[in-house]
Amino acid sequence: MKEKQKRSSEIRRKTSETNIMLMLDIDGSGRAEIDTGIPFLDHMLSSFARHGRFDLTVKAKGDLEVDCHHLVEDVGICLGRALAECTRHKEGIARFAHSIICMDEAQVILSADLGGRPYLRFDADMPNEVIKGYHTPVTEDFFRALVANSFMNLHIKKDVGLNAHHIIEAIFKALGLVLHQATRITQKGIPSTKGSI
Ligand SMILES: [Mn+2]
Repeated sequence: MKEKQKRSSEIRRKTSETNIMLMLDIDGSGRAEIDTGIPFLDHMLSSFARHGRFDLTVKAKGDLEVDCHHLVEDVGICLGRALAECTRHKEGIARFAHSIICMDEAQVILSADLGGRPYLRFDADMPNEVIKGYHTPVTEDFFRALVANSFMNLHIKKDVGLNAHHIIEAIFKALGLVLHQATRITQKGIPSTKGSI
């Protein structure tokens, strides 16, 4: 019998701007241990892990005295790399998934394809504000880094929403749900007519 593939990853990345350790297990139970120094980012990553039923540890330090941009983007790079490692064996994965999530007045639509062709559509305007050290426009930079490093195709569309916290949190929850679904083993073989991804 074939041994069950281990679908977890540990990423360490250190630059002159940030120092990040990230562990991801996509067959986990939703346990999150997050400390990035940005409380709102911690809240988003915990929510992502909980709804994706992924185990996620992130210990990150960065030049927050500059602003949050470097750290948020670099966490996106590390999460993208970890996802790529966890899904390197494409055999049997669902590959495609989508989700529509609401949070109070906000509703977002996400769809993903883990077919190995990176593409991001980020169509979610929101108030430009700072939420506890988190500058809302960096949300798009986070997702650009995530997509470029995980090689996934991700479409994010805000249907409606006024409150930036609600819009961003709905996106992170939907990301968890979509990635959980897309990474499940649901079939035999590689899900492509090409025979490889
Ligand atoms: Mn919240």
